[in-house]
Amino acid sequence: MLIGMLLPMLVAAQTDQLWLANQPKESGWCNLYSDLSKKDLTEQVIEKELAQYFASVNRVKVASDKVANVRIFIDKDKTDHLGAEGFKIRRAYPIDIVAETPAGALYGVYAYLRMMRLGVEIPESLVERPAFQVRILNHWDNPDGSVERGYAGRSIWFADGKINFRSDIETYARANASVGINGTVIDNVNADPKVLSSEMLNDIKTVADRLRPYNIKVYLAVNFSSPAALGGLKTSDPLDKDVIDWWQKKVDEIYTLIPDFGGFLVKANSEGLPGPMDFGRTHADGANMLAKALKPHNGIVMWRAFVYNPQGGDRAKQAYYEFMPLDGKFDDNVIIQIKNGPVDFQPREPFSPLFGAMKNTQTMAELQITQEYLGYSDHLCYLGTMWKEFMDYPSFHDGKSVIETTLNQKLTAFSAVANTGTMKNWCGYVMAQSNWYAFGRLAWNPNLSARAIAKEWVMQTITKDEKAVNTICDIMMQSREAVTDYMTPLGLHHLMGWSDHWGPEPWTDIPGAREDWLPRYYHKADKIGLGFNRSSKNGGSNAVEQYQEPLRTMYDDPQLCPKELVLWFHHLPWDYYFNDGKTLWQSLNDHYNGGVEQVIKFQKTWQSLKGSVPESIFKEVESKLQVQLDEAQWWRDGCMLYFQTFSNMPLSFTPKYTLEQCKAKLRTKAYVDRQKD
Ligand code: BDP
Repeated sequence: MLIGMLLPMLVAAQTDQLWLANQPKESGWCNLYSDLSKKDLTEQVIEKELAQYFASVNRVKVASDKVANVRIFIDKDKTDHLGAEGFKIRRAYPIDIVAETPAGALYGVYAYLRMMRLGVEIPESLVERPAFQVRILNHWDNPDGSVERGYAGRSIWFADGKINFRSDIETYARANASVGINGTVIDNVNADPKVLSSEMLNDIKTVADRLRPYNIKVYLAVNFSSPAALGGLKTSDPLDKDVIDWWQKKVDEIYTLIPDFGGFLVKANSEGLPGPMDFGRTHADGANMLAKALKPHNGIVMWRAFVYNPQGGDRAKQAYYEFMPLDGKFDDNVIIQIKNGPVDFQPREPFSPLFGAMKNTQTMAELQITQEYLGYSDHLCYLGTMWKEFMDYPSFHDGKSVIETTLNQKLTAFSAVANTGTMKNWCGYVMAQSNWYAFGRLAWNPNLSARAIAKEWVMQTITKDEKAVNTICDIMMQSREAVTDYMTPLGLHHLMGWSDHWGPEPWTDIPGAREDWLPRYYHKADKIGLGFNRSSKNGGSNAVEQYQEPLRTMYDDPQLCPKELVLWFHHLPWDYYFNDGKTLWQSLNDHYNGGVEQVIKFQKTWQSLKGSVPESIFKEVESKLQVQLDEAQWWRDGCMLYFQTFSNMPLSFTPKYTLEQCKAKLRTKAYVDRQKD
């Protein structure tokens, strides 16, 4: 068979189909061998996918001598130990895709079709099993149809207090299955107790039914005070017998409707949400109570470590303080969901010190696909590089990388906050689709490189022209660093607007607001210098002590600390000299202006692609880059002019805006409207 023989160079721009628009067509036929009943829904999806590719697909019960181009075997009795979701592809004539379950075969078929689309030669023998058992999207969608931190329209699941999913939800399911995502939490972690009402659950069943054929399980984020708020009980104390009974009955009700329901995601005692600590209990008491109700049904609890309810002190240290004493106290169907960094999805953070530290507790990472702190769906910011930086970082716990500390557990999982919405193209920007794709691919195989994933995505979504593919990948690979440079270089963080997290607002002062919601809490600019002293010296918060040696010593010393994190851990004088011979002030100038220069370069490079990418995508990226450039300049000028009021040192670039204009920009109508989109 000729591989990739019918691949057009320029792919059609149907971005509403995500990375699945450009199906090649093969003239051969395919046999699907299975002893399962024809009614198996996943097998029906497999047939449908194959039928789009092959001229004909035959469903056969036993191997016949009639040879097809591709044969799919679903055989429970195979001895390859492929597991519930693994598959094997053998290149011979014909090509065989072997799995023990329909789900495994589904992933095998998607892998095969991807290779066909990419024009990759099928390896002689390829065995794949997913790295994580649970590969899951967290939607921050509210029953009223709004999306917390959503920049692509309204909710794809809810409207007006009810389930109302996108009519093309199959595209969502296909896209997820094609990269191996097998779970979805459809509602916001700031959970509305209403999601557990019987009426809502009946409707959520319809979502589960639509996703099940694609091997995607539904999970719910739940509000810890549901027994009181929804059930009318006097308390939601996790050790109260009536409360335990209430959850038990609720869980049983869910499983009657949705037999393969995945479980709960819980944000408790964080940012004002209720939790077990309201009743003098611990996170473990709360999580285990729910876990016991779910256990007989094989459900799990993902309990979040994003606890943010500071009593003063350094917010970056809180999760570690709250969770370390509970190490070993969680049931085996509980997993602690930890954000990649210790604060909150910033353009760059060190990894959360909880990874690897809890030796007897199952942990999982939570990433953020939606660009809450990264320019919304307006800035080109490929996150594959950021996630790999986090995942591959040595934790110095038992010689493991950060992500390896979450493997080799009885239960393993990997999650990210989704960037979907009702906009036709799902993500509000074609380039933002790449981050959804990258998350799925990394959840399946954390060893893939950021560039390899970018390349796959570009070739399936934008173009197969080799030069153009490389050019676009170059832009993507540099994009996150550019954003970090013009927003928060050198370990700065949380300089964004105090509630919308959008533009630069290092100056913001909201009378009555909590100090740790204000940017100045994080940057601590003063006459002397800039940065948060988290070292063990000079009155620092000593957050460094939460890291394993040699990281502790390294982060504790500004000369040893990686420069890109230095202001995370240190408050340095404006004229502080780094090893590279530059002062802090000069370095800030160079990074802030360098980020802007990089966007200008992206624009020039993008212009060179005219004609080699579909016109609609060309125009979309062209106009978004213009917005990005303007906002990059705004960020650079706002931050540097503000810092200058403390440093009194000269800028080494010519700003586009004055400080007053930067402040005013936040309130101009065009900007406010964009932010609402
Ligand atoms: C922050 C968001 C906030 C979320 C919170 C969380 O600003 O909207 O509710 O994280 O993860 O990033 O719970």
